[in-house]
Amino acid sequence: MTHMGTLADIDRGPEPYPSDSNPNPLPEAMLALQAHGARVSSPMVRVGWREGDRGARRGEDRFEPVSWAAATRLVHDELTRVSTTHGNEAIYAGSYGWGSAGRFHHAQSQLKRLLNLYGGFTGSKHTYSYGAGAVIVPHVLGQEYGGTNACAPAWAHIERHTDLMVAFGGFRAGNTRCDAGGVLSHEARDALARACRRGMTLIVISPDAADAPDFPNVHHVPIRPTTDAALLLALCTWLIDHGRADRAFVDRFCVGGDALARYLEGRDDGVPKTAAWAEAITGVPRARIEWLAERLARATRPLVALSWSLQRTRFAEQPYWAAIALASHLGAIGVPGGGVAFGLGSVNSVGLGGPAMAAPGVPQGHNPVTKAIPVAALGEMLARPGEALVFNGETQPLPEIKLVYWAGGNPFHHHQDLNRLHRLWQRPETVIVHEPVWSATATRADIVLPVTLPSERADIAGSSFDRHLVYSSALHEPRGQARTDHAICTAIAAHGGKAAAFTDGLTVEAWLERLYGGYRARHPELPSFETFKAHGAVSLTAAEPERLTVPLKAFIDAPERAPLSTPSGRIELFSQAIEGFGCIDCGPHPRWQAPEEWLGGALARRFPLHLLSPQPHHRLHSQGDPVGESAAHKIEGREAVTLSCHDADARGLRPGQTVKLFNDRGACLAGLSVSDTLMAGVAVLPTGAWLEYAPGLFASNGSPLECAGNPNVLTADRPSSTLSWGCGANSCLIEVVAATANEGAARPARHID
Ligand SMILES: Nc1nc2c(c(=O)[nH]1)N[C@H]1C(S)=C(S)[C@@H](COP(=O)(O)OP(=O)(O)OC[C@H]3O[C@@H](n4cnc5c(=O)[nH]c(N)nc54)[C@H](O)[C@@H]3O)O[C@H]1N2
Ligand SMILES: Nc1nc2c(c(=O)[nH]1)N[C@H]1C(S)=C(S)[C@@H](COP(=O)(O)OP(=O)(O)OC[C@H]3O[C@@H](n4cnc5c(=O)[nH]c(N)nc54)[C@H](O)[C@@H]3O)O[C@H]1N2
Ligand SMILES: [Mo]
Repeated sequence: MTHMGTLADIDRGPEPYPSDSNPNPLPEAMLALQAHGARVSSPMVRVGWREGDRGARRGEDRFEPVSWAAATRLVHDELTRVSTTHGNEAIYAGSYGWGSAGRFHHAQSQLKRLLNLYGGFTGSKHTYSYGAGAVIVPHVLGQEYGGTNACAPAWAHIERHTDLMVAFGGFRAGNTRCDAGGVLSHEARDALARACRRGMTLIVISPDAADAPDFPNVHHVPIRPTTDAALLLALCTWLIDHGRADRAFVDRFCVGGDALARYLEGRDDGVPKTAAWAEAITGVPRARIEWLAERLARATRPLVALSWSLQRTRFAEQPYWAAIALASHLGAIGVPGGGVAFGLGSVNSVGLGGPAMAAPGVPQGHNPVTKAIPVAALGEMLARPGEALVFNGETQPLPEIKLVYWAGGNPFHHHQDLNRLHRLWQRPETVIVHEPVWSATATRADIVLPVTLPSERADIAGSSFDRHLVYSSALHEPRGQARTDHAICTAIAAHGGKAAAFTDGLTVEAWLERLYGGYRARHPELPSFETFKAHGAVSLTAAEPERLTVPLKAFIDAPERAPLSTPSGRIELFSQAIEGFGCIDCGPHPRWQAPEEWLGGALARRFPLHLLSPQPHHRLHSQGDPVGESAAHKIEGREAVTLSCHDADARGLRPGQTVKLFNDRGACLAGLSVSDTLMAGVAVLPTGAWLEYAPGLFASNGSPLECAGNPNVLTADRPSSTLSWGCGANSCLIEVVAATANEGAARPARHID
């Protein structure tokens, strides 16, 4: 069955879905961006590159407009030159990013389809969102639970069955506004509210009490960032020591229970992993840990939920693995609403449970280059060409990249240690970027091709984990000379006589109909393309709770008949495979390992604040930074950093003041916001402010001073581990001081329309 929604009068702009109780203001801001001065007006070429400087002045140079014919010819010639001279492996087009919600105008798919006609490219795998999780979970639970949305009970089951949810990282307000592909109906927050009102106890464990929603039956326990694995392990120890662990479950469904118990008892290192031990690491009082353990032991349907943010840290595999160990010791896995959940509340679609409006996207063709780096190893790839990269047990030489091609992402927003990336970015011979705006990546390119915004083109949009599909019409003509990524790629392919091969001879409208046909093939009840277009949206009917899948239930019901796809067929609390890899930074069972940067380490004496850089409430990553709600929440045009009242007072800092955040990697300015919910010792600067260096001002390490409030000049380009190479952004220590008058005068120019 389908439900046909109307998107109201589309000419008035993006309207919320009629049944959406938590509509999202972000699309409104995208309309403001349409006319903004930051739009790229025509194809551009960097002057120094044209004169043959290769990369030397990249990021500090002037651009000159060129015609579309000249720009696309240059791109065609460069692709041909680099692939002929150096081989296609020398072209990096992992092109990670969240540009464009549309299914057809998905920039990355268009680019990859084009490059495969030129003989392929070095790609990337995994995500910044869930890099460590995607590698560790398959080792422990099997491949089928490794997807970002695969490992959580359905909200409908939580609402009915869960009596205690312990949520590490909690529920950051605003995060469920988003999903890859777009969100039509924002359901997660309502489901959580209903569960709490029904009587479920929710205990949020997080450095910020604001991560605990304002619903009944909610408690908050502050914890030092990056120490959750220690708390989770101490909870396991308590259950074992108090005879409350479900030994039968561990024996029947897990391997490695004894090895883990040996570690927890401290038989080898002499350190029992008790509540007192965890107190010293996490800052959570021992009595509180015991209270938590007791509550978990008493619960009839406990759920241990972890946000994705926990695995965007150093040694990020450990809390996920330890959570699976805890849920196993509670014997709560494979039952509705119980066990573990990863990413509930991180995006809207986790926990929706199906049915899902999924269908094939734009076909990308075949890439003969099989090499693909883990996506957050971008800096590593540029820094160490030809050297070995060990990833998830496999060793491969890093390619030597001559040409970087990006469409639909902003590495000078998403990568860590951007001052380092800025230096490494001088190495490729050519950088080509498709962008609607002068992003920090576009300003560091050699050829910049202006792209339409979603409001300037028709598309179909929807998350492949959700029930809805939208037909979004163009609201206005493309700004300036902007073209779609598809039109740009078609024009490039035409220089090599491959336009028809690229377009398959189809118009955009015919492509939309073809993609929609993919949905109808999977969901025959969907109406015709014409009807879909006329109504603006279609939805699959939500499944009855009884028909929703319960993760791991098939295995728990019949472990011999339906074993997991792990080497043992069972839940691996000890992994011989990982032991065999011999990584120094990820052992064979979950464990606590102190990271280089955390509040309990030696570096905290010099840099006593732990910086968290979560998702921005008021925009999607860096998109729309200078407009709408994002602009309205700036302080003097800069991103706001939040400190606890205690830390602000101790430094004599006042709200609204311009402050400087720094460590050994760099420094940035931000406006100060003071909070009474944030724990002392923690600073919060959301990601996404458009990176901008203040001319003539420098951090103490000599790198340029960033003046818009971009946290990634402070974060370390240090992976979660050499097992997963996930993004480790949340393991970062800093200090904060008042900005000097000189520094305070440095305003981010790109925010001035
Ligand atoms: N410190 C820190 N860093 C982080 C994170 C963190 O928690 N802390 N989170 C990480 C995570 S989870 C993620 S997912 C990444 C996100 O990082 P990105 O996905 O790279 O960030 P966006 O700002 O969404 O970048 C999308 C870019 O595409 C452009 N764009 C929009 N539409 C189109 C289009 O149709 N065509 C083209 N060609 N371009 C378009 C936009 O202008 C924008 O510059 O950031 C990561 N970085
Ligand atoms: N509005 C909006 N929503 C978004 C996005 C956006 O850009 N804007 N981006 C989307 C994307 S791409 C992703 S991947 C998801 C990410 O979703 P998440 O990774 O879940 O979100 P974050 O915002 O990074 O962090 C959530 C909370 O985790 C807590 N936290 C951080 N470190 C620790 C820790 O070590 N221990 C504990 N216990 N808690 C910690 C912080 O207090 C923070 O408020 O968000 C999505 N949602
Ligand atoms: Mo993400």
